[in-house]
Amino acid sequence: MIKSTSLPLLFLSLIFCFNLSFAQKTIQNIEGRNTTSLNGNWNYIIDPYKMGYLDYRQKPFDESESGKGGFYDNLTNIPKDQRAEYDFTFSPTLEVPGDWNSQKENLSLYEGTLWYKKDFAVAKKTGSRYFLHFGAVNYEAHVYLNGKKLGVHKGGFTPFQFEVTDFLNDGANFVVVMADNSRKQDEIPTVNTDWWNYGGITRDVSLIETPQSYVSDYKVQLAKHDNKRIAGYVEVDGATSGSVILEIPQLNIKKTIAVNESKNAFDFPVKNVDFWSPEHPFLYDVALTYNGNVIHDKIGFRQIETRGKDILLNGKSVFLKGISIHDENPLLPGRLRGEGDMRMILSWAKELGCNFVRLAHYTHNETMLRLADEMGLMVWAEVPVYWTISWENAETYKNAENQLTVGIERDKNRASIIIWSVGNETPVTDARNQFMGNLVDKARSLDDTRLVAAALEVEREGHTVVVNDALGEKLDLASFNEYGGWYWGEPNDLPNYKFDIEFDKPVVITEFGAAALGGFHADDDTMWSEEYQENVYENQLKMLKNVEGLRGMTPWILADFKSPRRQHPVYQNFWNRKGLISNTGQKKKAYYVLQDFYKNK
Ligand code: GCB
Repeated sequence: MIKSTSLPLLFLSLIFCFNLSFAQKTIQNIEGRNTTSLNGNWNYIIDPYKMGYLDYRQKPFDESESGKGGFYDNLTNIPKDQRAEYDFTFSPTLEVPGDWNSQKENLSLYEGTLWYKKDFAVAKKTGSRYFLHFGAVNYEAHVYLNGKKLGVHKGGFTPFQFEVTDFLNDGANFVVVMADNSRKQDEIPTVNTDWWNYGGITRDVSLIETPQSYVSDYKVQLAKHDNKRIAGYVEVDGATSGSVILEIPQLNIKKTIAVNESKNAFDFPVKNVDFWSPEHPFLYDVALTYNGNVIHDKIGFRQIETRGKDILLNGKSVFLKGISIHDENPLLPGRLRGEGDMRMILSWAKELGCNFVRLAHYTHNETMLRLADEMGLMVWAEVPVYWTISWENAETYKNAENQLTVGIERDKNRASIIIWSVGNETPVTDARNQFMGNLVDKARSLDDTRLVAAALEVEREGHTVVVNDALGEKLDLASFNEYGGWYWGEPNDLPNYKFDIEFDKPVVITEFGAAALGGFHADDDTMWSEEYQENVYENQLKMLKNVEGLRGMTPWILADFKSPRRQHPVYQNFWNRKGLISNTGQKKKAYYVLQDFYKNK
């Protein structure tokens, strides 16, 4: 029975819990803000039984009347007559950003709950607002500041933030995060993936300081199908009056946009734009000023469209010379931790001759997209709607839609992104068609200036590869994975295959490939040898000549990557070996086949 005195408290805590499940819309362009980095060493406690979160009756401490009792209290220097069964101060540390698996031997296969704690000092300014921003935490994060719960976030690859103005101390502060990377059927992604379930605070953490009213979001892009107009919107948090000045000095643009509502649209003519392209990745300085507070960004302007079986970049037909990439540094191995790691991976793609990368299978780091802008690589961005999702579960859909939305919101100003992908290799059923069809509609409603696609699967009838997934009707590309020479068919027989593609759309082969252990040489009939992989690539490229309307490809994959599904003790040892570059950075023979093809394309 509930005691009457606890009813108001219960009510309050219900409201609080409800609020907790939603992190706020994230601020656009963190780099351009006044930030304090909270990266570095964080103390951690491994907590497989969640004893820092649940009492012995399995009730969360943070939902109790006192709200206390969990590790987020961060007790330390405890009087000698009191007991606490943890102490962050004497606990070891992990580097943030960085997954935990690659940092400690005993965490390499860990899936579960781990607590992080960081102390930091702030000279708090009256009149300023403060936000605690996370680039990504895999998978579920419970965030506490100075012992108070800020909220919960789900989704391992999307940024999130909480306003902390009222919780922040002038002086000493501590932030505690409970990260849980347990896999669950109803989540996005689901329990089964072909990549490592890296846990922890994998991307940057920052404290952002803003004025009371500030430009929180904006989109500045060329208008749809119109190279002579710039269109978009600007949002100001904390005010519905005044105006934002938008300046692009190199284009002689200075516009005043009145602020009346949450989203203030604009659309104006522009002349002599130097268009962004892989050969000429030109970025303009863009400045947005509200009340004297200015945000700078670097934005490229380009047009991407399809016409029949053609993809047009700035009105000209383009072939997407691509490669697939995971957010992983094979040399660590672990998640990419900083700009250096990311630049290395994208330089490998450039050296291969690419003008395009598929950032599979989830939202990659924002820095990766900024580098792609700068280095001249077009990008396919994706959400982890991968394999067997719980298609009928409304909450699962909401989660997928949220991840798609946040990815689009974060990266809508990046010229490099030309395609939003709503998923990969999903089994065709009515429920799946509905689920993914809704994601396509959502992507289009959020951004009508890019293409929308998905990596579909193929069927085979004799020597015909058939592409007829009904979802293709709703997409801008006929894009699909096909593993001729590896999961089906003999490499030398591939040139005898024909393609029957139901859609009159540009064809992009989003995956093909074969595995090889770097440095293992044999004849080209021997699986796992570099020669076998080379032969698959040679014959794939011959076969793909038969594909009418082929406008691009992203073979699988740039570098070997870790996967729990890859068990062979001699050739794999938890590595997916389909990389063109090995986990020691060595180029395999097939690398040169693709490089040569791209050189002559
Ligand atoms: C696929 C998946 C990719 C896998 C790859 C493989 O079709 O899309 O995530 O890693 O095949 O190696 O089997």
